[in-house]
Amino acid sequence: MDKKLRFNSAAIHGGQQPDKAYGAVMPPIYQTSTYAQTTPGGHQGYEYSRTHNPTRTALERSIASIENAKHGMAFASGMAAIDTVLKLFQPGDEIISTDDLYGGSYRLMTKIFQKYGLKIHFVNMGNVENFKPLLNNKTRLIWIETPTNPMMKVVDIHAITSLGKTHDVLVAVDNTFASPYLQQPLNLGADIVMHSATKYLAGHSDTIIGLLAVNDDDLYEQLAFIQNSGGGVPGPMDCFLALRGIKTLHLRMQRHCENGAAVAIHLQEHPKIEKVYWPGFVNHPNHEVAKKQMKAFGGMLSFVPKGGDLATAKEILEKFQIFTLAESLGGVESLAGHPASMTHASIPKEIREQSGVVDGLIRLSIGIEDVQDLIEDLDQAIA
Ligand code: P1T
Repeated sequence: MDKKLRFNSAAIHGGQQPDKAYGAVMPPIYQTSTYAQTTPGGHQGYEYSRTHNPTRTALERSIASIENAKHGMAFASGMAAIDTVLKLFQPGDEIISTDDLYGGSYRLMTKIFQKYGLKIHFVNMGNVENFKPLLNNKTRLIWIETPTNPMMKVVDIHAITSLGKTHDVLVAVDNTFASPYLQQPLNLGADIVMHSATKYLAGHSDTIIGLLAVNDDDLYEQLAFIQNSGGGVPGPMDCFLALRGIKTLHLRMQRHCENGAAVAIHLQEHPKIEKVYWPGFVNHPNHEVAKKQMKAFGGMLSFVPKGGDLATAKEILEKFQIFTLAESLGGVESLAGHPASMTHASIPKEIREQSGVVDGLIRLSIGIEDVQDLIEDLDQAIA
Protein backbone atom coordinates (compact mmCIF):
# COMPACT_ATOMS: atom_id res chain seq x y z
CA MET A 1 0.00 0.00 0.00
CA ASP A 2 1.56 3.29 -1.09
CA LYS A 3 -0.88 5.69 0.56
CA LYS A 4 0.45 7.33 3.72
CA LEU A 5 -1.82 6.07 6.47
CA ARG A 6 -2.88 7.80 9.68
CA PHE A 7 -1.67 6.11 12.87
CA ASN A 8 -4.68 3.89 13.66
CA SER A 9 -4.84 2.62 10.09
CA ALA A 10 -1.06 2.10 10.00
CA ALA A 11 -1.27 0.00 13.18
CA ILE A 12 -3.53 -2.38 11.27
CA HIS A 13 -2.31 -2.16 7.67
CA GLY A 14 1.10 -0.49 7.73
CA GLY A 15 3.55 -2.45 5.56
CA GLN A 16 1.14 -5.40 5.33
CA GLN A 17 -0.25 -7.26 2.37
CA PRO A 18 -2.11 -10.58 2.07
CA ASP A 19 0.26 -13.56 2.06
CA LYS A 20 1.44 -14.44 -1.44
CA ALA A 21 0.75 -18.20 -1.19
CA TYR A 22 -3.00 -18.32 -0.37
CA GLY A 23 -4.00 -14.74 0.37
CA ALA A 24 -4.02 -15.26 4.15
CA VAL A 25 -4.92 -11.90 5.72
CA MET A 26 -2.63 -12.47 8.69
CA PRO A 27 0.86 -13.66 7.79
CA PRO A 28 1.32 -17.37 8.42
CA ILE A 29 3.69 -18.41 11.20
CA TYR A 30 6.52 -19.52 8.94
CA GLN A 31 7.94 -22.12 11.30
CA THR A 32 10.97 -22.98 9.22
CA SER A 33 14.70 -22.62 9.71
CA THR A 34 15.59 -22.73 6.04
CA TYR A 35 14.28 -22.24 2.46
CA ALA A 36 14.65 -24.38 -0.67
CA GLN A 37 16.91 -23.06 -3.42
CA THR A 38 16.48 -24.08 -7.05
CA THR A 39 20.20 -23.59 -7.72
CA PRO A 40 22.90 -22.30 -5.32
CA GLY A 41 21.80 -18.74 -4.55
CA GLY A 42 18.48 -19.28 -6.34
CA HIS A 43 16.09 -18.42 -3.54
CA GLN A 44 13.08 -16.13 -3.22
CA GLY A 45 14.61 -13.63 -0.79
CA TYR A 46 14.84 -15.99 2.19
CA GLU A 47 17.82 -18.27 2.85
CA TYR A 48 18.01 -18.99 6.55
CA SER A 49 15.77 -17.82 9.40
CA ARG A 50 18.55 -16.28 11.51
CA THR A 51 18.86 -13.73 8.70
CA HIS A 52 15.21 -13.31 7.66
CA ASN A 53 11.84 -14.97 8.07
CA PRO A 54 8.61 -13.87 6.35
CA THR A 55 6.60 -13.59 9.60
CA ARG A 56 9.41 -11.48 11.03
CA THR A 57 9.45 -9.33 7.88
CA ALA A 58 5.73 -8.61 8.35
CA LEU A 59 6.39 -7.41 11.90
CA GLU A 60 9.43 -5.40 10.83
CA ARG A 61 7.37 -3.62 8.20
CA SER A 62 4.69 -2.90 10.76
CA ILE A 63 7.04 -1.26 13.29
CA ALA A 64 8.69 0.72 10.49
CA SER A 65 5.26 1.98 9.48
CA ILE A 66 4.09 3.06 12.95
CA GLU A 67 7.44 4.63 13.88
CA ASN A 68 7.56 6.38 10.50
CA ALA A 69 10.89 4.67 9.76
CA LYS A 70 12.49 3.29 6.63
CA HIS A 71 13.65 0.08 8.34
CA GLY A 72 12.28 -2.09 11.14
CA MET A 73 14.13 -4.93 12.86
CA ALA A 74 12.86 -7.59 15.26
CA PHE A 75 14.93 -9.22 18.03
CA ALA A 76 14.68 -12.03 20.57
CA SER A 77 14.03 -9.46 23.33
CA GLY A 78 14.30 -5.79 24.12
CA MET A 79 17.70 -6.55 25.65
CA ALA A 80 18.87 -8.29 22.45
CA ALA A 81 17.93 -5.12 20.54
CA ILE A 82 19.88 -2.90 22.98
CA ASP A 83 22.82 -5.33 22.90
CA THR A 84 22.92 -4.99 19.10
CA VAL A 85 22.89 -1.18 19.28
CA LEU A 86 25.75 -1.14 21.80
CA LYS A 87 27.84 -3.43 19.56
CA LEU A 88 28.03 -0.61 17.01
CA PHE A 89 30.79 0.93 19.13
CA GLN A 90 34.50 0.37 19.81
CA PRO A 91 36.60 0.28 22.98
CA GLY A 92 37.24 3.86 24.08
CA ASP A 93 33.93 5.17 22.70
CA GLU A 94 31.69 7.01 25.15
CA ILE A 95 27.95 6.84 25.67
CA ILE A 96 25.75 9.21 27.65
CA SER A 97 22.65 7.57 29.10
CA THR A 98 19.71 8.64 31.27
CA ASP A 99 20.45 7.96 34.94
CA ASP A 100 16.98 6.55 35.53
CA LEU A 101 16.48 3.59 33.23
CA TYR A 102 15.44 -0.06 33.16
CA GLY A 103 17.73 -2.03 35.49
CA GLY A 104 18.49 -4.57 32.76
CA SER A 105 19.73 -1.82 30.41
CA TYR A 106 21.91 -0.43 33.21
CA ARG A 107 23.27 -3.93 33.89
CA LEU A 108 24.07 -4.57 30.21
CA MET A 109 25.86 -1.23 29.91
CA THR A 110 27.84 -1.46 33.15
CA LYS A 111 28.48 -5.18 33.64
CA ILE A 112 29.02 -6.21 30.02
CA PHE A 113 29.92 -3.32 27.75
CA GLN A 114 32.16 -1.44 30.19
CA LYS A 115 34.19 -4.68 30.28
CA TYR A 116 34.74 -4.28 26.53
CA GLY A 117 35.98 -0.73 26.90
CA LEU A 118 32.86 1.41 26.41
CA LYS A 119 32.67 4.32 28.83
CA ILE A 120 29.12 5.05 29.95
CA HIS A 121 28.00 8.20 31.75
CA PHE A 122 24.62 8.26 33.49
CA VAL A 123 23.01 11.68 33.90
CA ASN A 124 19.65 13.17 34.75
CA MET A 125 18.43 14.32 31.35
CA GLY A 126 15.44 16.14 32.81
CA ASN A 127 17.61 19.19 32.12
CA VAL A 128 19.63 19.23 28.87
CA GLU A 129 22.23 21.47 30.52
CA ASN A 130 23.20 18.54 32.78
CA PHE A 131 24.98 16.57 30.17
CA LYS A 132 26.43 19.17 27.84
CA PRO A 133 29.77 19.07 29.77
CA LEU A 134 30.02 15.31 29.13
CA LEU A 135 29.97 15.61 25.34
CA ASN A 136 33.45 15.22 23.87
CA ASN A 137 35.09 13.89 20.71
CA LYS A 138 34.76 10.30 21.95
CA THR A 139 30.99 10.51 22.50
CA ARG A 140 29.23 8.25 20.01
CA LEU A 141 25.72 7.72 21.42
CA ILE A 142 23.15 9.41 23.61
CA TRP A 143 20.76 6.83 25.07
CA ILE A 144 17.41 8.22 26.14
CA GLU A 145 14.65 6.46 27.97
CA THR A 146 11.46 8.54 28.20
CA PRO A 147 9.32 8.36 30.22
CA THR A 148 11.95 6.76 32.42
CA ASN A 149 11.52 3.47 34.21
CA PRO A 150 10.39 3.78 37.00
CA MET A 151 10.54 7.48 37.99
CA MET A 152 8.52 8.75 35.02
CA LYS A 153 10.92 11.58 34.18
CA VAL A 154 10.35 12.93 30.68
CA VAL A 155 13.31 13.80 28.49
CA ASP A 156 13.03 16.44 25.75
CA ILE A 157 13.81 14.28 22.72
CA HIS A 158 13.97 17.16 20.25
CA ALA A 159 16.32 19.24 22.43
CA ILE A 160 18.68 16.27 22.73
CA THR A 161 18.58 15.21 19.09
CA SER A 162 19.42 18.81 18.11
CA LEU A 163 22.43 18.65 20.38
CA GLY A 164 23.33 15.20 19.02
CA LYS A 165 23.29 16.53 15.46
CA THR A 166 25.57 19.47 16.22
CA HIS A 167 28.08 17.07 17.84
CA ASP A 168 27.66 14.28 15.25
CA VAL A 169 26.50 11.86 17.94
CA LEU A 170 23.80 9.20 17.40
CA VAL A 171 20.68 9.47 19.54
CA ALA A 172 18.72 6.33 20.44
CA VAL A 173 15.39 6.43 22.24
CA ASP A 174 13.96 3.54 24.26
CA ASN A 175 10.30 4.17 23.45
CA THR A 176 8.96 1.25 25.48
CA PHE A 177 6.96 3.25 28.06
CA ALA A 178 5.32 5.59 25.55
CA SER A 179 4.88 3.35 22.49
CA PRO A 180 4.68 4.96 19.04
CA TYR A 181 1.03 5.80 19.76
CA LEU A 182 2.18 8.50 22.20
CA GLN A 183 5.44 9.64 20.60
CA GLN A 184 7.49 8.91 17.48
CA PRO A 185 11.12 9.76 18.26
CA LEU A 186 12.39 9.56 14.66
CA ASN A 187 10.02 12.43 13.82
CA LEU A 188 11.76 14.37 16.61
CA GLY A 189 15.19 13.77 15.08
CA ALA A 190 16.30 10.51 16.77
CA ASP A 191 18.47 8.05 14.80
CA ILE A 192 17.33 4.81 16.46
CA VAL A 193 14.11 3.86 18.23
CA MET A 194 14.11 0.81 20.45
CA HIS A 195 11.18 -1.10 21.96
CA SER A 196 10.78 -3.85 24.42
CA ALA A 197 7.78 -4.99 22.35
CA THR A 198 7.19 -7.46 25.17
CA LYS A 199 5.25 -4.53 26.67
CA TYR A 200 2.65 -2.26 25.00
CA LEU A 201 3.27 -3.33 21.42
CA ALA A 202 2.58 -7.04 21.90
CA GLY A 203 0.33 -5.94 24.75
CA HIS A 204 -0.87 -9.24 26.22
CA SER A 205 2.02 -10.41 28.43
CA ASP A 206 2.52 -13.48 26.30
CA THR A 207 5.85 -13.01 24.51
CA ILE A 208 9.37 -11.60 24.90
CA ILE A 209 10.44 -9.61 21.86
CA GLY A 210 12.37 -6.45 20.91
CA LEU A 211 12.27 -4.04 17.99
CA LEU A 212 14.39 -1.33 16.42
CA ALA A 213 13.40 1.28 13.85
CA VAL A 214 15.89 3.41 11.88
CA ASN A 215 15.96 5.57 8.75
CA ASP A 216 19.60 5.55 7.74
CA ASP A 217 20.52 2.76 5.29
CA ASP A 218 24.14 2.39 6.51
CA LEU A 219 23.07 2.23 10.13
CA TYR A 220 20.48 -0.41 9.23
CA GLU A 221 23.10 -2.48 7.40
CA GLN A 222 25.47 -2.32 10.35
CA LEU A 223 22.75 -3.35 12.81
CA ALA A 224 21.56 -6.16 10.54
CA PHE A 225 25.14 -7.45 10.23
CA ILE A 226 25.58 -7.46 14.01
CA GLN A 227 22.23 -9.15 14.52
CA ASN A 228 22.88 -11.82 11.92
CA SER A 229 26.36 -12.44 13.35
CA GLY A 230 25.18 -12.76 16.95
CA GLY A 231 21.78 -14.31 16.27
CA GLY A 232 19.51 -12.54 18.77
CA VAL A 233 16.45 -13.14 16.59
CA PRO A 234 12.82 -13.83 17.54
CA GLY A 235 10.92 -16.93 16.46
CA PRO A 236 8.03 -16.59 14.01
CA MET A 237 5.38 -17.28 16.67
CA ASP A 238 6.65 -14.34 18.76
CA CYS A 239 6.63 -12.12 15.66
CA PHE A 240 3.05 -13.16 14.94
CA LEU A 241 1.96 -12.34 18.50
CA ALA A 242 3.62 -8.92 18.42
CA LEU A 243 2.07 -8.15 15.04
CA ARG A 244 -1.36 -9.17 16.31
CA GLY A 245 -0.85 -6.96 19.36
CA ILE A 246 0.10 -3.91 17.30
CA LYS A 247 -3.22 -4.06 15.46
CA THR A 248 -5.04 -2.94 18.63
CA LEU A 249 -2.28 -0.71 20.03
CA HIS A 250 -4.22 2.52 19.51
CA LEU A 251 -7.35 1.23 21.24
CA ARG A 252 -5.46 -0.22 24.16
CA MET A 253 -3.28 2.87 24.60
CA GLN A 254 -6.32 5.12 24.75
CA ARG A 255 -7.71 3.10 27.65
CA HIS A 256 -4.29 2.71 29.35
CA CYS A 257 -3.99 6.51 29.30
CA GLU A 258 -7.53 7.16 30.55
CA ASN A 259 -7.20 4.62 33.36
CA GLY A 260 -3.68 5.82 34.16
CA ALA A 261 -4.91 9.39 34.59
CA ALA A 262 -7.82 8.35 36.81
CA VAL A 263 -5.60 6.22 39.05
CA ALA A 264 -2.86 8.87 39.27
CA ILE A 265 -5.35 11.56 40.30
CA HIS A 266 -7.00 9.24 42.83
CA LEU A 267 -3.68 8.31 44.44
CA GLN A 268 -2.55 11.93 44.50
CA GLU A 269 -5.57 12.77 46.64
CA HIS A 270 -5.22 9.71 48.91
CA PRO A 271 -4.32 10.62 52.50
CA LYS A 272 -1.99 7.61 52.87
CA ILE A 273 0.10 8.40 49.80
CA GLU A 274 3.24 10.51 50.05
CA LYS A 275 4.12 11.07 46.39
CA VAL A 276 2.84 10.04 42.96
CA TYR A 277 5.08 10.15 39.87
CA TRP A 278 3.08 10.68 36.68
CA PRO A 279 3.93 13.18 33.91
CA GLY A 280 0.31 14.32 33.55
CA PHE A 281 0.43 16.38 36.76
CA VAL A 282 0.94 20.09 36.06
CA ASN A 283 3.53 20.21 38.84
CA HIS A 284 5.54 17.29 37.37
CA PRO A 285 8.96 18.84 36.61
CA ASN A 286 8.78 17.80 32.94
CA HIS A 287 5.04 18.29 32.39
CA GLU A 288 5.50 20.91 29.67
CA VAL A 289 7.87 18.67 27.71
CA ALA A 290 5.48 15.73 28.12
CA LYS A 291 2.61 17.86 26.83
CA LYS A 292 4.69 18.93 23.85
CA GLN A 293 6.07 15.55 22.79
CA MET A 294 3.46 12.99 23.90
CA LYS A 295 -0.14 12.57 22.74
CA ALA A 296 -1.21 11.67 26.32
CA PHE A 297 0.59 10.70 29.52
CA GLY A 298 0.59 6.91 29.35
CA GLY A 299 -0.47 4.11 31.61
CA MET A 300 2.58 3.91 33.88
CA LEU A 301 3.00 5.56 37.26
CA SER A 302 4.93 5.09 40.47
CA PHE A 303 4.11 6.07 44.02
CA VAL A 304 5.47 6.06 47.54
CA PRO A 305 3.10 5.41 50.45
CA LYS A 306 3.35 7.66 53.52
CA GLY A 307 6.38 6.66 55.55
CA GLY A 308 8.06 5.41 52.39
CA ASP A 309 9.41 2.26 54.05
CA LEU A 310 9.84 -1.23 52.65
CA ALA A 311 7.40 -2.86 55.10
CA THR A 312 4.48 -0.61 54.05
CA ALA A 313 5.22 -1.14 50.36
CA LYS A 314 5.38 -4.91 50.85
CA GLU A 315 2.12 -4.95 52.76
CA ILE A 316 0.34 -3.09 49.95
CA LEU A 317 1.84 -5.30 47.25
CA GLU A 318 0.78 -8.47 49.05
CA LYS A 319 -2.81 -7.27 49.50
CA PHE A 320 -3.60 -6.60 45.83
CA GLN A 321 -6.37 -8.72 44.37
CA ILE A 322 -6.73 -7.35 40.83
CA PHE A 323 -3.24 -5.92 40.33
CA THR A 324 -0.79 -8.80 39.93
CA LEU A 325 2.58 -8.46 41.63
CA ALA A 326 4.90 -9.19 38.70
CA GLU A 327 7.76 -7.87 36.62
CA SER A 328 6.92 -6.33 33.24
CA LEU A 329 4.32 -3.81 32.09
CA GLY A 330 2.18 -2.74 29.18
CA GLY A 331 -0.17 -5.74 29.07
CA VAL A 332 -3.95 -5.56 29.16
CA GLU A 333 -3.92 -6.56 32.83
CA SER A 334 -2.78 -4.25 35.63
CA LEU A 335 0.54 -5.15 37.22
CA ALA A 336 2.28 -3.84 40.32
CA GLY A 337 6.02 -4.01 40.87
CA HIS A 338 8.62 -3.24 43.51
CA PRO A 339 11.50 -1.72 41.50
CA ALA A 340 14.06 -1.85 44.34
CA SER A 341 13.86 -5.64 44.63
CA MET A 342 12.61 -6.56 41.16
CA THR A 343 13.24 -4.61 37.93
CA HIS A 344 15.97 -2.35 39.34
CA ALA A 345 17.65 -4.74 41.80
CA SER A 346 20.76 -4.83 39.60
CA ILE A 347 21.40 -1.12 40.28
CA PRO A 348 23.40 -0.53 43.49
CA LYS A 349 21.16 0.84 46.28
CA GLU A 350 22.98 4.17 46.66
CA ILE A 351 22.80 4.82 42.90
CA ARG A 352 19.15 3.87 42.48
CA GLU A 353 18.17 5.91 45.54
CA GLN A 354 19.81 8.98 44.00
CA SER A 355 17.32 8.79 41.14
CA GLY A 356 14.39 8.21 43.55
CA VAL A 357 14.09 4.41 43.52
CA VAL A 358 13.67 4.07 47.27
CA ASP A 359 12.63 0.86 49.02
CA GLY A 360 9.08 2.18 49.47
CA LEU A 361 8.50 2.88 45.76
CA ILE A 362 5.74 0.92 44.02
CA ARG A 363 5.36 0.94 40.23
CA LEU A 364 2.00 0.37 38.55
CA SER A 365 1.26 -0.64 34.99
CA ILE A 366 -2.36 0.36 34.62
CA GLY A 367 -4.29 -2.11 32.48
CA ILE A 368 -7.51 -1.72 30.54
CA GLU A 369 -9.93 -3.11 33.13
CA ASP A 370 -12.84 -1.05 34.54
CA VAL A 371 -10.98 1.71 36.32
CA GLN A 372 -13.33 1.69 39.32
CA ASP A 373 -12.28 -1.91 40.05
CA LEU A 374 -8.63 -0.81 39.96
CA ILE A 375 -9.29 2.10 42.30
CA GLU A 376 -11.19 -0.10 44.74
CA ASP A 377 -8.33 -2.62 44.68
CA LEU A 378 -5.82 0.13 45.43
CA ASP A 379 -7.97 1.51 48.23
CA GLN A 380 -8.32 -1.87 49.97
CA ALA A 381 -4.58 -2.55 49.61
CA ILE A 382 -3.51 0.87 50.93
CA ALA A 383 -6.09 1.01 53.78
O1 P1T B 1 12.42 -7.63 28.75
P1 P1T B 1 12.92 -7.22 27.39
O2 P1T B 1 11.93 -7.43 26.30
O3 P1T B 1 14.27 -7.77 27.08
O4 P1T B 1 13.07 -5.60 27.44
C1 P1T B 1 13.98 -4.93 28.26
C2 P1T B 1 13.51 -3.54 28.57
C3 P1T B 1 14.04 -2.47 27.85
N1 P1T B 1 13.63 -1.20 28.08
C4 P1T B 1 12.69 -0.93 28.99
C5 P1T B 1 12.27 0.50 29.22
C6 P1T B 1 12.11 -1.94 29.75
O5 P1T B 1 11.18 -1.61 30.65
C7 P1T B 1 12.54 -3.30 29.54
C8 P1T B 1 12.00 -4.41 30.35
N2 P1T B 1 11.38 -4.01 31.51
C9 P1T B 1 10.79 -4.82 32.45
C10 P1T B 1 10.80 -6.15 32.38
C11 P1T B 1 10.16 -4.11 33.57
O6 P1T B 1 9.35 -4.70 34.30
O7 P1T B 1 10.45 -2.91 33.74
